[in-house]
Amino acid sequence: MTDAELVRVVPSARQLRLQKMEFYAFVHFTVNTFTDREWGDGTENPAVFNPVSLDPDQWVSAIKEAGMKGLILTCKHHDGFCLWPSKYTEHCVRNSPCQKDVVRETAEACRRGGIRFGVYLSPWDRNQPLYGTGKPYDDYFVNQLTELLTNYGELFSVWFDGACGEGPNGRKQHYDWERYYRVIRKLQPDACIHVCGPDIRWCGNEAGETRPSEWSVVPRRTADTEKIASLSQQADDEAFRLRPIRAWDLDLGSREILKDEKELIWYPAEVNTSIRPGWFWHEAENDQVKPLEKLVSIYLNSVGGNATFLLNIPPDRRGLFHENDVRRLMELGAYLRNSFGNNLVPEASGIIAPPAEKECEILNVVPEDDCYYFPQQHSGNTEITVCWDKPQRIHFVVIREHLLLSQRIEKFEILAELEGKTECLYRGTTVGNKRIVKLDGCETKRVTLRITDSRERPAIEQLAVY
Ligand code: FUL
Repeated sequence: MTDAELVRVVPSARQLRLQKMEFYAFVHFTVNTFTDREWGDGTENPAVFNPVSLDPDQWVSAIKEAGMKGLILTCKHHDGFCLWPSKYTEHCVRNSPCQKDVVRETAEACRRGGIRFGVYLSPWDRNQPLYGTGKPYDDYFVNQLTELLTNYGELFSVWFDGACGEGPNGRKQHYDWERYYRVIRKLQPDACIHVCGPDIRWCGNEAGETRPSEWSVVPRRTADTEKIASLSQQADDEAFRLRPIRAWDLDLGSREILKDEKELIWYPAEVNTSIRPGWFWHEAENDQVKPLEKLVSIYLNSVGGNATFLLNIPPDRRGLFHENDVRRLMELGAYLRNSFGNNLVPEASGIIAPPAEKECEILNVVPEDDCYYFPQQHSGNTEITVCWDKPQRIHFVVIREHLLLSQRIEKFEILAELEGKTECLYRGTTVGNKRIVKLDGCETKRVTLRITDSRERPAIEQLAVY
C-alpha cells in the first residue's frame, strides 16, 4: 500500500460523530447489583431487582459534570435479565418490584440532560432456553434488539460484547452477526456498532491501557477479530492463514504492518474501563474508586491518544451513583475544565503557518481559521509556530488532524523557545482525532509544532495551547 492509498481511508459520518464525542459513560446495572456478582448465571429471581430510589437524572447530571457526552446502559447482561418490559421474556423488570422501564427512564434522562443514549445488549444469555438452538435464539435476540432500536428514540451506540458461554441447556450459540447488523443499520442508521461490530474497535484490554501509536486505519480483517473469538473458529479460517490479528496487538496500523494488506478500513479504538475494580456495584468496592490521577492519566492517554474513552460507573442498590463515585466525577470534570478551559492560541500575537488550501474545499471540508493543510509545493519545514508578546506558562499542547482527510501524521515534535534558545520539549508519533501533549508548565513566547513524517501532506484541524 502506498501513502496515497492509505490516506484514502476515511471515517463514515457516524464514526466521525462518535469520535468527536471523545468521552462517554457506561452504566452496568442488573440483578448482579443485588446479588453481589459480576456475572449472573441466569437463575436469579427477578424479585431481587429492587432499586428503591432509582434516579437516572442523578446519573446524567454526574456524567455531564465529568464532561462526558453520552451514556450506554447494559439493557441485558449475560444473566438475561432485561431492564425493560420485553414482550419476549418474563425474565425482566415487569416481574420485579421495580415496575419501571429502566431503559425508558434512562433514555429520557439523557434527552432531558442533552447527552446521547446507547444500548449494550449481551448476545450471551444464560437464562433463555432458546440459547444455543441457532435460528430460534437469533429470532429472539433480533426481537429484543428491535424493541430497543424502535422504542427509545435515537441511539448513538449499540455495544456488542464478545462473551459467548453456555446457555441454560449447556449449549453455545453461533451468533448471526450479519443479521444483527442489518437490523441495526435499518432501524438506527446513525448508531455505531462497537467491539463485535464494524464501527468502533475494542482497544484490547479493560484496564485503561493505551497504545503509544494508535491508528484508525487498519486491515479490514481487524473488524473480525472479536467475532472470530466469539465463534471460536478454527485455524482453517482464511483470516488465520494470514498473520493473525489480535485486539491487543501493539501495532495495528503502521506502514510496515499495512504494506501487504489487501483491504483497509477506518476502525477507531475505544478504551473501556470501570471507575471501580468491578463493572457492577459492590459494597466492598466503595473505597476502591480509582484515584483522580489514574482517571486523568487514562483520559490523557485515550482521548489524547486517538481513542474514545468509555468510563463505567455502576449504580448501587438504591439506583443511584454512590457518593464516592460522584465526588470523583466532579473532580475529574473540574480538572478537565481547568486544564482545557483557556486556549492561548487565539490570544497569540502571531501564527506562522502555511495557509489552508483549496483542496480542503474539494473534499467538502470548509477550511477554518485554525485549519492548516500544507500545500503541495510547500518547501522547507512543515511547521506551525505560535508567538505571544509576553511569556506564557504552558501545560498542554493539543493537536487534531482533519479526519475527513484520514490520519496522516507519523511523527512530530513540539519545540519552544526557552531563554532565547529553541528546545525540543516532546517527540510524538500518531495524532489522529486528538493528541494531548502534557508539558511541565514552562514559560515561553514561542511554541512550534514540527511534523517530521506523514503520509502525504499533513492536514491539521486544530492546534491549541493551554
Ligand atoms: C465483558 C463482560 O463480560 C463484562 O461483564 C463487562 O460487561 C465488559 C464491558 O465486557 O466482556
